[in-house]
Formats: sequence, C-alpha cells, structure tokens
Amino acid sequence: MLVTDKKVVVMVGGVGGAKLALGLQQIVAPENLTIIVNTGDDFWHYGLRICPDIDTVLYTLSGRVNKDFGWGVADDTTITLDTLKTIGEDPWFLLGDKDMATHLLRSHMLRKGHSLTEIVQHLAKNMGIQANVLPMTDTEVPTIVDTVEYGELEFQEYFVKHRWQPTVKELHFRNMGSAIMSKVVQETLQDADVVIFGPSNPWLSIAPILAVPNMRETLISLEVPRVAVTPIIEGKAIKGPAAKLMAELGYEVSAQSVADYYGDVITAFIYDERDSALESYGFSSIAFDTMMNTDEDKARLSRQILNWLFQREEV
Ligand code: FO1
Repeated sequence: MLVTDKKVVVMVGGVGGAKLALGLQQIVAPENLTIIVNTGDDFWHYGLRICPDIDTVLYTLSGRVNKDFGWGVADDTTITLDTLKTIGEDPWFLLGDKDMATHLLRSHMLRKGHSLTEIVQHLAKNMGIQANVLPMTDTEVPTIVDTVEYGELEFQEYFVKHRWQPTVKELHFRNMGSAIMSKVVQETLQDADVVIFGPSNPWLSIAPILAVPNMRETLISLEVPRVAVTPIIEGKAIKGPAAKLMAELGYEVSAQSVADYYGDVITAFIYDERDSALESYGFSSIAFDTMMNTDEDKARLSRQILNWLFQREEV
C-alpha cells in the first residue's frame, strides 16, 4: 500500500541498502523513488565491468536476487567459471552464468559509448523496475583499501579475495577529484522531499557517494530531512566488515559513532531499539527495529521512517 506522495531519495551500497530500497518500493510511488548507488566497489574483471552494488539493487528490486547470499542471481549456475578452471584459471570472484549476462551487456554498452547511468536505466527498465536507479557518478572511482598486510588493494580484492581479513589503515577513492555528479543525480536531489541513507557501511558504501565532488555540499544545502539508518546494532555489524573496520580506523563500534560520522550531512538518525538512546546534537533520533529479515520488515521500517519524519499516523 502506498503511504506517501513524497519524493524519496535513498543512498545505498549493497545488500543492507537494497533491502531498505525494496521496502521503500512497496510504499512509495515508483516515479517518486530514486535509489542512488555506490560505485566504488566496481571493477574490471576478465574484460567485464562488474558493478556489484548496482546489480544487488537491480536484482533485489526485480525479485531476481539470490536470497541466501543477498547478491547475485537466484538459481544461477557456474559453468563458465568451472570451465575457466579447466583451462588454468583460478577465479576468486564468483560470477554466475545468469549474472554474467548483465556484465556482458553493460561492458558492451560501455564500449559503445553509453554512460553507466544510461546503462543502469536500460537494465532497470528491462528488468521491470519502475523506480529510478542511478549510479552515484559515471566516472570510474575505485575504492582503494590500504592494508597493513598487503598494502593497497582494490575493494573486491580486499572484500572477496582476502575475505575482508586484512587490517585496514586507510581508505581512499582513486580519481575522485575528476568525478562528475551527473545532471540527473543533481536534479533528483534538488527535487527530493527526503534523503535516506540506508543501513549500508558508512565508510565503504556511503563515504564514496559523499566524496563525489559537490555531493556533500548539495546535501547540506537541501532544506529537507536527511536521515541515516544504523548498520550497527549492539556494537555489531548486521552484515560484513563494518564493526571490524570501525575498530581498525579507531572508532568506537556503536550507532553513536555512525551518527557522529555522518555529522552535518544528516538531520535525523535511526538507531536500533536494542540499543540505548543516542546523544543527539544537531539531529533528532529515534529507535526502531532495524533488522529486515522479511519483506514485511522492510516495508514496516520504511513506513516507520517516513511516518516519523512527516509526523503521520501509522498506517
Ligand atoms: N561477494 C563475495 O563474498 N564473494 C563473491 O565471490 C562475490 C561475487 C559477486 C559477484 C557479483 C556481484 O554482484 C556481487 C558479488 N559479491 C561477492 C558481493 C560483493 O562483493 C559485495 O556485496 C559488495 O561489493 C559489497 O557491498
């Protein structure tokens, strides 16, 4: 059931953010919903452009996602990778055969001169998604993870090849100085009634989005609620390396640290009801059940966030 006619922008990384986007898709009219996705995790692999967070969003919103992993395509096979193994390769990044079709088409379209924004819109339309899915930028800006053990690693080498076990010293986004915020991202933000930051890893998934030149300034200048959802519950990450990374970067592992990290980018913060109240200076905060196991949970949390921000009665 649609509960709002507000224009909603949600900024996300992969699995956690895609879950909230799916919840919002259930209650926001598709023409009023835009999902802006991190592209710092993207890389070239066997000549293919892989965009894991974008694909996680596309597969989740179109009902194709492998629900056990949270990424990739359901019921996929690995004939191509298995065949690569028979001819001397040792593929460390799991690309299913069905998933491969997305990478083939995207790489083909990039080589023909289409922008990533055009390609994502094309894929979304052809997967039956009506909401607007946009990459944070069309410029290639790989996240580089500087580690104690291996020096600088590209994100997927750190995350998948080394199973996020190396100790992180520092993160940066290569080529970010030359990145351009697309016109459609700019216009969508100017037109938004609310900006939501999904429960994605703030350092790995949201920081690259905020680092796009002019993004932070644009967000702060918007006179609309800007709310972040915690990815940390009771000092632990819901999924992935957030807690380990925070500790390595010298932060206390808590929802409070996440809220403080967002700083003046947000006007409101959602922490989990299992945690104690935050010290909210400069932003308001509220506790909800932020675990999203079922589709009902995803819609319920989305509804609670929007009802709270716009002071409506619970529907
Ligand atoms: N995650 C893994 O842990 N191992 C993989 O082999 C892997 C392959 C993969 C292929 C396509 C895709 O869209 C996502 C994939 N992921 C894999 C997930 C991905 O590395 C992460 O979800 C994100 O980059 C972090 O947000």
